[in-house]
Amino acid sequence: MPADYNGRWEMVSNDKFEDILKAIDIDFATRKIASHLSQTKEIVQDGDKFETKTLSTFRNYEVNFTIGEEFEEHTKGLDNRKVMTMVTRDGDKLVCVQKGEKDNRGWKQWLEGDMLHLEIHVLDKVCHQVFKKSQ
Ligand code: ECB
Repeated sequence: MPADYNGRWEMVSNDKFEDILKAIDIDFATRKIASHLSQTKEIVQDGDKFETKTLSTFRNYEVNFTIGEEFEEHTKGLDNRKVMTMVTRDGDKLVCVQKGEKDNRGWKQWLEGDMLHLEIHVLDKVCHQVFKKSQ
């Protein structure tokens, strides 16, 4: 039985997020707003298919994917780039590679008890977010 990511997850920590924002060229004013946001993740998972929403009072971001299927992702409202994205599994971990202008871009997501961990990386920067299950 693979990890079940379904549910609503509330951010409890967001370590080094501003490093990621700088690495993808987000301007100062936007960084100041974005780095203080509490994010909520809503995930609907059906087998290998994921519908995800990352919500905040400032902007929301939606991305849907199927494990093992590469697609063009438009990071609309984030850095507005186009990347070729693929998510695979490494055990219970989800591993995302986003090929594009920025090297070494992607994320890893996994569960520890009722906590969801998300590590976002770009270039040599790594951000670690933790969310607690709320529904
Ligand atoms: C959407 C909430 C944050 C809004 C910040 C607004 C502007 C900042 C510009 C760029 C931010 C860079 C990354 C945003 C961080 C999280 C959003 C989505 C990360 C993601 O793709 O998560 C996956 C894995 O959980 C969704 O499937």
